[in-house]
Amino acid sequence: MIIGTAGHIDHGKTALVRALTGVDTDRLPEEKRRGITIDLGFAPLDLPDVGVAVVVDVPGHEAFVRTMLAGATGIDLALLVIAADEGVMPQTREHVAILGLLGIGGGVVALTKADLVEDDWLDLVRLDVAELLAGTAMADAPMVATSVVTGAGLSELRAALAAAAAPLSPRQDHDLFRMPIDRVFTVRGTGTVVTGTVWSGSVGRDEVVRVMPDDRSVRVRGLQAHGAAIDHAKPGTRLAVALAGIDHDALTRGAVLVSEGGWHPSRVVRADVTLLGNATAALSPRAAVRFHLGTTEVGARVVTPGGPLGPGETKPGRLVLDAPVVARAGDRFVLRGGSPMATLGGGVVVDPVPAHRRARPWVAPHDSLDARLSLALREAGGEGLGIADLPVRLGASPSDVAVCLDRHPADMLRIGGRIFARPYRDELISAVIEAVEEHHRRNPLDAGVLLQTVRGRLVGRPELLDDAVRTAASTGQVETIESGLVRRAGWKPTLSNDQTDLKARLADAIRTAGAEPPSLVELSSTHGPSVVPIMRMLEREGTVVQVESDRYYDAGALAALVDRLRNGMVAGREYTPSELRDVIGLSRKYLIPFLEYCDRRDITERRSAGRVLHGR
Ligand SMILES: Nc1nc2c(ncn2[C@@H]2O[C@H](COP(=O)(O)OP(=O)(O)OP(=O)(O)O)[C@@H](O)[C@H]2O)c(=O)[nH]1
Ligand SMILES: [Mg+2]
Repeated sequence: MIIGTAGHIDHGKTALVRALTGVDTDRLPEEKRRGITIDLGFAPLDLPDVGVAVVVDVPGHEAFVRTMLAGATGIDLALLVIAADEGVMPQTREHVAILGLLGIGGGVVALTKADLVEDDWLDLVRLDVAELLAGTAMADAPMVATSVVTGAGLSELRAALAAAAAPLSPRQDHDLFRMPIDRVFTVRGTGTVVTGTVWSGSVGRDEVVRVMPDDRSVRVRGLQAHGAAIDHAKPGTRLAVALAGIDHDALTRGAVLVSEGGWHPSRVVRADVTLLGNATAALSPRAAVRFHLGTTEVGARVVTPGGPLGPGETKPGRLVLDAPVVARAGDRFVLRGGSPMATLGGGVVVDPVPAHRRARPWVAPHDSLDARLSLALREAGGEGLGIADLPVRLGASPSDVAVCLDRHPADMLRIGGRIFARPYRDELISAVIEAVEEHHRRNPLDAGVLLQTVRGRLVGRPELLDDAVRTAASTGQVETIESGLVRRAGWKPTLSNDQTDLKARLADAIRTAGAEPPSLVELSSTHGPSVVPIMRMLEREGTVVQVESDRYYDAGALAALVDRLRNGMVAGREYTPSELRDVIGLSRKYLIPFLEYCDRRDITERRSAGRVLHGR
């Protein structure tokens, strides 16, 4: 259980945490000197019947709201601190807005410094606070007047926190591990240590995790919670992680530890974006804002369809980020900007790694997993979706994703580790048949079309295209034949009478030419343009053999040449081309292509000084 303080500067957050826990969270010399909180502080708090919670003490200074954000992210409950003598102040409002944007479900209000005010003043402050919180998740939060000077209200506050914490259900630990890093330091003898709150999943000692957004693997050397070494950490734990294989300089607040696989840094995320009602101007894509997610902060622009986002409005939009960020669907974020810097709004991530940069049909974060999956699948088209990526893409646990996938056998197709929209695959099948038919129309003498050519006409991953061809074949619409050709089932090239004549003449011409047959160009100039497909046909029938791209040999003549070569060469001896010319008596123009053919067929083998018979 993580409890986060919130509230205006000097309202007594740190003093209250110390009174409750005995821990002074203002550790830095500068904090001591200035009497304000600058960085996050953490203290264990024993709650009756609940157990030990961790209190995150945040700074109230307006210059450190980004630090407050890094502390408030991932908390379960808020401890909103408002000094009774000053009442609601600017950062009281800003922190309350931030808690709302982060979706923090509830908490307790402490009206501190109660020793400084009269009771009727305190009643007025209560009314102000109630007005501030009306309509927020903290509208019903109990308000407890406290004083660290007299000790008044402290046990009541502890009880109120315990009562607020009791109904919260523990976070699901069968989920992907993620921990935004809020501190990095080195410990002598241990090396690099990072701390953070485990958002989801669990992690164990000696496991390998990934550091994002750098996307590199590191090993967990050790884990500590509440100052004691542990083997395994559950979600919601304040955790210190010792990492092997990474220098502390390579890490800062804002980096994230995640489980291996499924997480991808992205510079564009789709989200439902809200501009706060008290914003002074609409938010246009030209406005540079700061995007805060987890402990990460990057520059961003917000693009919403139909013009800028007006105060109080929520719209689907795209966030274009200055640096890659690792997000998950359902993540809450906050936007700050303007001058002076203020909290402008925030929202919920809908798709952390959109397939398209452009606006597309929308699913809301609260839409069902099925709806989100089918949209993602439709958008993914021929690329499909990696199953391992879905828990992050869709913001659901791996087991919920698995159950969802099993519900949709009719509209999705699973090939290896990916899923594809079945209607898209069915369109591909039609495209395969169309490509084959068109090839037959244009090339009636061809036995079929090369599989590669068909693939080149379609858009999608190779495994999907192969599946489309296989399915078209299994339903008997097309068939694949040897040498990588696809044809309409039962297709036979048909020859006209003239073409039958031509075929006989060509076979004859090649046979009579023997060891030095004419090229295709020469044949075409005497016999016309149909020579090429008919030669291919003769080749398929075994009458001729292609020796170079432009020349076919009579199969018998070629076999005789090969025999002559084999018989004329002494095994193991290397022959130069001119020696081989003497062996088989071909002119140079025919000799070299013929020898290269022999090399390809493993009849001969080329060495630096010449050729030898292969394998001798
Ligand atoms: N009289 C009185 N003074 C208090 C009480 N609580 C805090 N203070 C004083 O108020 C001042 C500010 O207290 P902090 O706890 O540092 O305030 P904070 O909210 O942590 O301030 P930041 O972290 O800088 O935002 C200190 O001088 C405290 O001694 C209280 O209950 N009664
Ligand atoms: Mg403080």
